[in-house]
Amino acid sequence: MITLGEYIVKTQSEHPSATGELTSLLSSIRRAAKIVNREINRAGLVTDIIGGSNGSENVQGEVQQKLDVFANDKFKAALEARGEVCGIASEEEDYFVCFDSAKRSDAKYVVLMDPLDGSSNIDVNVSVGTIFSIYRRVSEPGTPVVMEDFLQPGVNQVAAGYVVYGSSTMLVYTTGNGVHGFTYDPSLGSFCLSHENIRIPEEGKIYSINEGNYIKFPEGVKKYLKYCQEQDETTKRPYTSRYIGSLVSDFHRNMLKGGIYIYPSGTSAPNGKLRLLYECNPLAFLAEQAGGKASDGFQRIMEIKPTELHQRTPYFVGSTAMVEKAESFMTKFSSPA
Ligand code: P6P
Repeated sequence: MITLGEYIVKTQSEHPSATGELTSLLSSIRRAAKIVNREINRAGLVTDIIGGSNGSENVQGEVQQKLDVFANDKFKAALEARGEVCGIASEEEDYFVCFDSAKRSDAKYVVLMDPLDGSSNIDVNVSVGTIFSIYRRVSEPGTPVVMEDFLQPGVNQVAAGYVVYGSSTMLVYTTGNGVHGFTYDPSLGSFCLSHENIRIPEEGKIYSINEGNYIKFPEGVKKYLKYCQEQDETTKRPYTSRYIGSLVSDFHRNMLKGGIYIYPSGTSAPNGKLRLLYECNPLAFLAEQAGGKASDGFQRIMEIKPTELHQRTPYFVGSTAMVEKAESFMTKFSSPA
């Protein structure tokens, strides 16, 4: 049994260039995840304090669940408490947040996060997740962070990961050397290595999409869904439809079993629903590190040059063969925006 902390130190020692700052940063994320995990597990018991909505809306116009705000505050505080992070951007923050540490020349990282994705599922006891993405700052060390520090393409990520608060709580991350999963053991209060070097199956038989939006889908998506539902012995179709409505949970299942998750553009959401910077890019980094693929239906997600902090993008992510098949239908039946 090896804990997350021990594993980070062990693998860091294999990279002499690593200075330990990323190690400390990942440890702060681990700490916040334990605190959020505890409150999620209590949500049903203390709805007046933790569960339900707090009545306010975030920049997306989405009603904020109390736990959204709680999670945002805990991750922000944990990241600010260590000296490696200059600032953060979050789904729950209208603008990026500059930390005092930005005035220190050795604070070299920025973190972008969705502190509690799928939080509307909490009241009905469906799993939710935290997603994080880590970059080196591009602005002058020792100065306040600027928007360019956050508007970097996904290929610049130095680390990314998620926490899935499900039947068990897992933290899954990559620093560019494979994807590794750790399961939380409440009796120890530690995340323990349970899934070393996760590889997403090249082919999968599961597709995840909200078919309630079918009428708004691009023609290429409609044709791909028809393909998934056809009878074909050789490719073991029809595939299985699985949609939890919680991105991290759908993504995590597909990572382990193979599959594709699609949130396409639609007439009411011309760029889809998911955010490029703190949902699509970190999961794309993980998918690619595990041998999978992530695109907007036409181009690699991690090569998109961001222009806005909360910009959205259509999203196709999962088993490489499935994503490429979906892209072939997108190319054949609809042109890029
Ligand atoms: P819809 C949750 O709000 C979320 O961002 C993802 O976790 C989830 O996959 C998606 O939205 C669900 O959206 O439109 O299908 O309800």
